[in-house]
Amino acid sequence: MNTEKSSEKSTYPTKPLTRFITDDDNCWQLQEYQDLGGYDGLKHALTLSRAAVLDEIKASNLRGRGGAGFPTGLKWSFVPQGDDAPHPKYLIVNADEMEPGAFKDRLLLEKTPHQIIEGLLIGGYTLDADIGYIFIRGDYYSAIQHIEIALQECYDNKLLGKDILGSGFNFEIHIHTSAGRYICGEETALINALEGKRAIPRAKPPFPQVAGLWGKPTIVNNVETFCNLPHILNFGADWFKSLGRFKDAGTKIFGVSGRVKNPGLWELPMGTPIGEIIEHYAGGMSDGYKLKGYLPGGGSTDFLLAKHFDTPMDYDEIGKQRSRMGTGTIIVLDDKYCPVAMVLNLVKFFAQESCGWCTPCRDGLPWAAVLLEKIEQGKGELADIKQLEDLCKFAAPGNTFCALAPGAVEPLQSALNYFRDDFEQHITQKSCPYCVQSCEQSH
Ligand code: L3W
Repeated sequence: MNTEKSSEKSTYPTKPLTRFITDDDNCWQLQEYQDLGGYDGLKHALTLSRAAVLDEIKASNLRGRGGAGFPTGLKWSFVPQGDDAPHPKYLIVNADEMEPGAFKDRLLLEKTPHQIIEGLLIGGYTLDADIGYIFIRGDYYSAIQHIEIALQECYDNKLLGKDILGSGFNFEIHIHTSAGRYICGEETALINALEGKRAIPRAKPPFPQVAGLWGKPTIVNNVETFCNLPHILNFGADWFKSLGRFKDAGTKIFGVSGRVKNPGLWELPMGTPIGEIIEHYAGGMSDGYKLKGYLPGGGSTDFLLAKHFDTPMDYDEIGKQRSRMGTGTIIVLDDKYCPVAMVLNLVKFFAQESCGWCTPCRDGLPWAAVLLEKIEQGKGELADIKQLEDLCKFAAPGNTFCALAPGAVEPLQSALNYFRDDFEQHITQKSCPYCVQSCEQSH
């Protein structure tokens, strides 16, 4: 993590999510977290009514950080409240980070598990929920170890269990390690997996907020979304909104991978221009390489180009450029790497991760992989490009059961748009222009 040192301790921070991440190897533990003001947000929330906390979260304009950007306060407002509301109510942290190119949640899970637990506790109090689950990617071993210890520290210090901090609020948290399917990033597939069923998305409505885990009201939010809550409670919705440089509120953990000088993660204001992240924070392209394009928010977003560098990393602004901010983790494509090979790699991943429920995903993605492989090996025909375009339309939103297939074809459809010459050259010269030798030997 490339963090710039921040001098603030308890006054208004400009990098709230990473303010608990210090050079101290033990910064993930309870004492260190509390020394820096950890659990102050929860303590403040417990002095307010549940409705007042929800109003503050709504007023903050926090949007979901997992990729969809749905307003968090609005989502929470759908959970039934009052004496007649069904119980138990559940909160789930989606920590099953498997989006290609995304590694932002891992940082928060490993380095600041108490921040996630505090966010979960604030959510539990606000929604009068009973049980929280941290649904975590199974191969995040060190994060799992830290969270297990952090949870025990909370039970030992009256931060979890009965009568939390003497407030009368009861809440328990369990950790569930995922069996390893990308589809579990989709909230209803995740809920099915947690219930011990096959991880296939459910039809919506009903949305989980009303009928989720075991049919009870359930909120699923991303790790980073939960991490914002202690700070919103501590410093207020107006402060949170003031952090953004464009329309969206708060900060975001942005990342860059690929052939740049300084790949990594940075907490920056929402609305930071794409070019600033790639050129300034990631240090620009490595010597000898030029930027060809980039996926702005992980492997399921549409390519953008250098001409889009002025676009703010803001959900709606990236949408206007016909891509998505997604997870905010940028994957850079350089001029020496074959775009067909890159898209093939992504499509193969998504095809393997399809749950198989609907036809565009189950049959469309593997067929797209076959066609791309054929082209990449210099065996393609121009008609294959037309078929790939048709497959992208076949997997468009509205034609599929969930967002997996539409996301999977985003890099493909935009590569066909921006890098069409590369696809055609593979076909006309019957080999990959990026390979020194023939494709079959070198790929
Ligand atoms: C009530 C409505 N609630 C939407 C809620 C819904 C959910 C949230 C987002 O996919 C994206 C996907 C990936 N009434 C509602 C409503 N909600 N309409 O809002 O829902 P939705 O359907 O927009 O998105 P989704 O199906 O949850 C998530 C993208 O994220 N992504 C992938 C991330 C991968 C991971 C992972 O690996 N763990 O998170 C990256 O960009 O492509 O577009 O809570 O209930 N009318």
